[in-house]
Amino acid sequence: MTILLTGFTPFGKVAVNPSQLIVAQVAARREPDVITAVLPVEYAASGRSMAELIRIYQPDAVLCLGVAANRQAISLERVALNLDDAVLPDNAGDQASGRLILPDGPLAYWSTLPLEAMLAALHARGLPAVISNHAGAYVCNHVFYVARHTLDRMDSRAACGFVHVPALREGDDTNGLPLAQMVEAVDCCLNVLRNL
Ligand code: PCA
Repeated sequence: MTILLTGFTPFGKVAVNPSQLIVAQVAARREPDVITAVLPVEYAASGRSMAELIRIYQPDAVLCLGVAANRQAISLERVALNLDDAVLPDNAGDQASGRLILPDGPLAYWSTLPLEAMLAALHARGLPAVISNHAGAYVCNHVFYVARHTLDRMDSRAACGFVHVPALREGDDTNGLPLAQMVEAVDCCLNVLRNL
């Protein structure tokens, strides 16, 4: 089995993106069934990279990670919207307002990750996790939508979805989660995918 695991670079006020650190830790273990990539926080470039990665590696599962600094729990996203819309420009200066990702694409795609099984596995380890109804309309949602669309067009039945992690907890912070817990959470999700 091949699992594609992605994270993102820093953007906006996020100087260190925990999703990038998680992906780096998993990559360092060189597990034969996991392919990792860190995507730019740019609508166009991230979408192109994601589509290319899927076409090249034909993964059996795609787990995309990003940070949502205002969340306190690991958030398993339910839906990807066909919409780019955020006040914050992306790292290429593209500020999207009410723009369709794919003019001919469906309004939304469901996550095809086993959300309930992942939630149960995370809770069984005592990790804070919730199912969230959607991933916003910034670059994370964009990548999620493009990933699902690319697989759909390939008639792939790969499980694919997006998980937002909270801000990185450092020092005396009470906000967010420590990196070790986030890595544990992602490992837990990877194991659920391996057992599909
Ligand atoms: N979070 C942003 C984009 C990159 C990331 O890690 C988002 O939630 O859209």
